Amino acid sequence: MTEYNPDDIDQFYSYWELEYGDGDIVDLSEIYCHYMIYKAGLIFIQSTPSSADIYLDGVYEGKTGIPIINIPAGYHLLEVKLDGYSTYSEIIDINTDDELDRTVSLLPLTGSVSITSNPTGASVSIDGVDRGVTPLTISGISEGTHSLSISKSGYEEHTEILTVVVGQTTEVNVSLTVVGVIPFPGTTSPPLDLDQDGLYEDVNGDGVFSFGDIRTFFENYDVWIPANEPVACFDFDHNSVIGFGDVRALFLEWGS
Ligand SMILES: [Ca+2]
Ligand SMILES: [Ca+2]
Ligand SMILES: [Ca+2]
Repeated sequence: MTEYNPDDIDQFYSYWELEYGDGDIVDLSEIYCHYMIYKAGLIFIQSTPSSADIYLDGVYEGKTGIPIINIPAGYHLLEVKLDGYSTYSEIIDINTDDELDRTVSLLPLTGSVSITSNPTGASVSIDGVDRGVTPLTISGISEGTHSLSISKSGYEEHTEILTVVVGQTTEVNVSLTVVGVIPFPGTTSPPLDLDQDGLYEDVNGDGVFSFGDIRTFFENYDVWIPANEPVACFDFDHNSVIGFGDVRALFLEWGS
């Protein structure tokens, strides 16, 4: 910071040119006006990020990066605020002729999110920006709500509103639904893969694997399943087609 004698207006002019440039100084009377105001007290706050709001004693005074002049001598509450960042605050002591300089780093208000999915390897995007594949932990997300999308080929896209809390990790655990798995004839719920091996043994979707699932499967394996369901979800004998071998494999899985 440049030293100058507050009683010497020529020094003040040089100081002003050095600190702020001479583009704003139009004539000597304006210099004198700045000089007199300067003598009443001045603060110059810079911030990272820039253009934050400065409040003195709760009153908005302007943006950071621009000097605030004509501040009465005495103690004042200085606050620097920017949306999404922590507020900087300080009690400052302005005496007549004082200049107070501060460079303030505002800390972003962020939290983390930890995302898992079944199956893993699903693509995650937050507010439309790709962030990687599951399982995934992302830090530095601004507080508040965000739109979360989890997608994987062959599965229905999962979307939800994500709420991020400062300093905390929000957990998201998603079971993705295979595209096209629909309820069998005579049932109301889509089939479920209870042991998460990619094969949907709970054929009637009632949440348990029982003989009723084998019966429903048997009644539909020849015509309805090939025409309506993804083959891979019911290919219990792993030969890439639906046939009686799948009924047999499902029966043996039930009995095991
Ligand atoms: Ca299964
Ligand atoms: Ca069942
Ligand atoms: Ca098969």
